[in-house]
Amino acid sequence: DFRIEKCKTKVYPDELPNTSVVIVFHNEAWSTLLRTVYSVINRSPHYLLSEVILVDDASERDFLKLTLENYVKNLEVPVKIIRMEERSGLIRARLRGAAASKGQVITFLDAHCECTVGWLEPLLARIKEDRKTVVCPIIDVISDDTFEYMAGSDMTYGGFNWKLNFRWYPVPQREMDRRKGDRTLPVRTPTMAGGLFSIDRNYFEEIGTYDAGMDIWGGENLEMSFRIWQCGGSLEIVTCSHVGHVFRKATPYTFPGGTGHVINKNNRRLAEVWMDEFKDFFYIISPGVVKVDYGDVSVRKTLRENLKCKPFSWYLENIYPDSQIPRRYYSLGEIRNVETNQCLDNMGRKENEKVGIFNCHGMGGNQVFSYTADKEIRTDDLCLDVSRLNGPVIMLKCHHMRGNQLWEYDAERLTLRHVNSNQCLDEPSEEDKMVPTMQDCSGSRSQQWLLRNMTLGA
Ligand code: LR7
Ligand code: MN
Repeated sequence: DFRIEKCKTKVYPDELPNTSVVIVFHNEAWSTLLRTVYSVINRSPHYLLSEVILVDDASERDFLKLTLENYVKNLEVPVKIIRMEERSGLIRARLRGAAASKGQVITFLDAHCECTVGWLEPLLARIKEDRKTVVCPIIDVISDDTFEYMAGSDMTYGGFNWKLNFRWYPVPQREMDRRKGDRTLPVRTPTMAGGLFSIDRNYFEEIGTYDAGMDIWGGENLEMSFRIWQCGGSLEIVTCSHVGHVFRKATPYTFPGGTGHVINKNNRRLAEVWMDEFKDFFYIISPGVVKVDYGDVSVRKTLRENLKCKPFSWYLENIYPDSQIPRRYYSLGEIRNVETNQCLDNMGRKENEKVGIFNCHGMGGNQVFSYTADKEIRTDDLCLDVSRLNGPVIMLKCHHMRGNQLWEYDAERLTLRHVNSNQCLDEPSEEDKMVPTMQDCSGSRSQQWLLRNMTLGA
C-alpha cells in the first residue's frame, strides 16, 4: 500500500461507475503481463470491473497465443483477448480495445504494470464528480533489473520540452496553493505520460478518441493532453491512486519504418493540429521533421473546429504558464556574433555548464535560443545566467525571477546587455575560444549579435 495515510481513510461514494480495463501489448513477457492482469483482479472491487480486455498487437511470441487464451479462462474476472491482424501500434490497438469495451469508464494500462491497494476507487470517484476529467494515477517505478516496486513522487506533474518529449517537472507553487497544501487532492497536470489513465467512455468518444493516423508509439499522449485541455476538459493526477510501471532502458520491439520516422510523423500530426504558431519551436529545433510526410490531418482539424477548441496560446497561458515554450517572445533561432560569425551553442544542454560558441551550422538543435518577452535567453528549460562580474555565462534552469537571467537586447546597437552586471555579451577570449565572455559595454563589433526571426512586436 503506497498511499499516504490521509488517502487510506478517504471515503468514496458507494455508487461508482464501473470500468473496462484495456491493456494493449506487443511481444510482452509472460510474467509482466500476468502481473498486470493479476494486480487488476486482486486489487479492484469486482463490482467495479466490467472486464479486462487484452489487445494483442500482432505479437510473435508463441506463449501469447493459445497458452495465454487457456490461462485467462480460469481467472475470476472476464478477460477478453482481441488480436490485431497486423502490427498497428499502440494507438490503433487501444482504439480497438475501447470499441469492444462495455464499462462506463475505460481504464488504459501498459502491459507491465502493478496496480496497488485502493488504486481504482479514487480514479472512478473523480470521474463521477466530473465526467470531463481524465485521470491518471501516480506512476511509481518498477525496476527493470529487480522488478522491485518503488514509490514515486506526488510532487511531479507532466510537461513537455521543445522537442515534444514528455517530461516530469516539479509541481509549481501555484498548483500547491490551489490545493491549499492538501496532498490528497488531484493535481491538475498540463500533460500525461499516456499509458495509464481512466476516462468516461462517452466523453472519450465526444472528445475524439485518438488520432488513428498515428503509428506504433509516441505523440498520442501529448495529442490527447492538448485536446482535453483546449476543448473544455481537464486532466489530473489523482494522488491517492498508485500504479507501478516497468520503466525500460530500451525499446524491446521494432518500429517498422524506423523509430525516428514514426515518432516524427506522430509529432507532426499533433503539432499541425493543436499547436498553432507554437509548432515553430519544434520545427526550428528539429529542422529535419518538416520533411516528414505526416499524411492527412483534415479530419482532426475538423474535430477541433466542431468542438470549438481554444487556441494553444490559451493553453500556455492558463494551463501551462511555466512551460518551456514562452507564450510571448521576440526571437527564435540562432544567435550570431557579427564579428566572428559564430553562434551561441548550448553544447548538448548540460545544466550548470558554460554556454559555448561554435561555427553556425543552421541545423537547429543546440544552436536554437529564444529571446522571450520576459527578457530571458532560453534554450528549452535552460536560461543564460551570469552571477559574477566578467562572467562566466552559465546555463541554469530558468527561474522566471528576472535576477541574473535578465537581458536587454538593443536592436539598434545589437548588444545583449546583462542587466544586473551592466556588462555586455562578447566574443571569446584568447584563453578559451569555445565560450563567450562578459565585458564592459564598449560598442565594439564583437559585442554585436544578430537574433534570428527578431520581431519587436511580441
Ligand atoms: O507497436 C506497439 N504496439 C503495442 O501494443 C508498441 C507498443 N505496444 C504496447 C506495449 O506493449 C505497451 O503495453 O503499448 C504499450 C506502451 O508501450 P511502451 O511500454 O513501450 O511505452 P512506454 O512506457 O515507453 O511509453 C509511454 O509513452 C507512450 C507514447 O506512445 C505510451 O503512451 C505509453 O503508454 C507510455 N507509458 C506510460 O505512460 C507509462 C509511464 C511512462 C512514463 C513517463
Ligand atoms: Mn510502458
